[in-house]
Amino acid sequence: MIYLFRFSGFWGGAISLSALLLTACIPHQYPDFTLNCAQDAPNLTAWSELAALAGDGVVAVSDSLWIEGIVVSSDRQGQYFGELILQPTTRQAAFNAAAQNVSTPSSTGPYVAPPSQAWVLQVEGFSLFQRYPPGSIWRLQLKDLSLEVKRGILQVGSTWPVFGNPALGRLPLGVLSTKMQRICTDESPPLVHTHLGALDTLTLGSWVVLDSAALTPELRDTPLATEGVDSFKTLIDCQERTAELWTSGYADFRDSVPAQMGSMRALWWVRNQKKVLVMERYSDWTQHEVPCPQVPHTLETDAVFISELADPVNDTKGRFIELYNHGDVVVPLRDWSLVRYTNDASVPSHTLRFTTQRIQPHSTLVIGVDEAGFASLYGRALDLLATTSSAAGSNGDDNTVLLGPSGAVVDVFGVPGVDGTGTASDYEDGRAIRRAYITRGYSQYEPSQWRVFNRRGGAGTTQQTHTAPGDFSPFVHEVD
Ligand SMILES: [Ca+2]
Ligand SMILES: [Ca+2]
Repeated sequence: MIYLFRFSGFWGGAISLSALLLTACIPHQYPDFTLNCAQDAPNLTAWSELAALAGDGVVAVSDSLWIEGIVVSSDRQGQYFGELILQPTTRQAAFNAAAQNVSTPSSTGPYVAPPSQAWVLQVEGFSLFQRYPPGSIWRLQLKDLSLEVKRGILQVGSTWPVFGNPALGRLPLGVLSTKMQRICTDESPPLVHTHLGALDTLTLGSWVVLDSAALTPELRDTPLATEGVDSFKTLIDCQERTAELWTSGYADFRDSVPAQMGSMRALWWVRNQKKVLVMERYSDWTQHEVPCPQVPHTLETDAVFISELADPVNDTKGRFIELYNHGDVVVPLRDWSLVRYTNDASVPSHTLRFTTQRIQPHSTLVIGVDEAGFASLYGRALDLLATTSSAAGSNGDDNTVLLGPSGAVVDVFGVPGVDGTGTASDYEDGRAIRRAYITRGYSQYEPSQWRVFNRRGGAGTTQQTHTAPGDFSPFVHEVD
């Protein structure tokens, strides 16, 4: 119920879209256009063939070629100007896929796999959304139109000579209307329910729905857009993942106050060579009644456990301990501690107490002992810097205990009081990694839960030294 309520704006949008599609084939509604609802559609030309035809410049199409798409942009509130962005229809996608499976001369041209099969129509005029509403489906006759591929995106327009060189210009609406045929299927582009951290895995031109998005705190009191200037602003979600939001300097809602934290519907697109989210309407960003679930001050849970201990044979600066959170909620680690029992010590030798660190759901937290050395080895910054006398600086024969905020043992590696050398927990010059079937911490050490590699072997370990960075996996942990 809550889910539906939160997305009432989005479902409302989907319903009105369906209504629109149902009425899409009433001929007198769009008298300017040749409506074509026939089953016998012409063959379509694949994206890769059009890209190869365009080559490195602007090319006028002399043959009768067809392409189909679903409009995913709209200039209703000024976010888009003079352009229609279209996703391929299912039928177009099938032609695109078929062309890619066959090795043709065109696929060996300058165009590698296209980053986006969405394409752009450059059009003269305002209020394009009234003629080409989002969700409407069109077939375009490309004969006598011009093509250009800009940064991997196919653009369709007309040729204008600029200082004697052809350039792609906007098509007059009158010309476009003779080239476009409205198609009457009930297809609509999928709305992809995702989050800010997963956008990079999507095809450009995808419509996305995000559960939570807000401007970063320093931007929250500024207008959503700046008059006359396009702006890029960073969005953050309840799990602290980020992505960029683009707004036009001509958006109707530029003076509006953005949602403090809300759900958003947007197009995953590219502006100024940056991948960005583009909202169509202000109402596509719906304020949450409760900004974000409250993160408690601290939390004790066995969802957090030790997932990897590293003692690279080649570089002591690459030593680290990785924790993993198998739970679905953020765990604030305030007052947790990681305790080292050096060699055969039976009392703690060093206690690393956590303060503001948090560990995101299904994510890791990596603690190391040398900020610069770690970054240059593994190509990424540590989550937390500790001293070499901490558990993260172990030379492989020490024992480690993870304590929750109450002081109770949440997880343990090795046997405090027993020197690890030659035992099941000996990871000298190697590493210990938690087996994938382990999904929580255990207050008793159990050697069978680990795979252990070291310089001497024995006691169920593997005699194999490990070299950083290649033999280690900081920031990544797989569970079954
Ligand atoms: Ca030691
Ligand atoms: Ca790992």
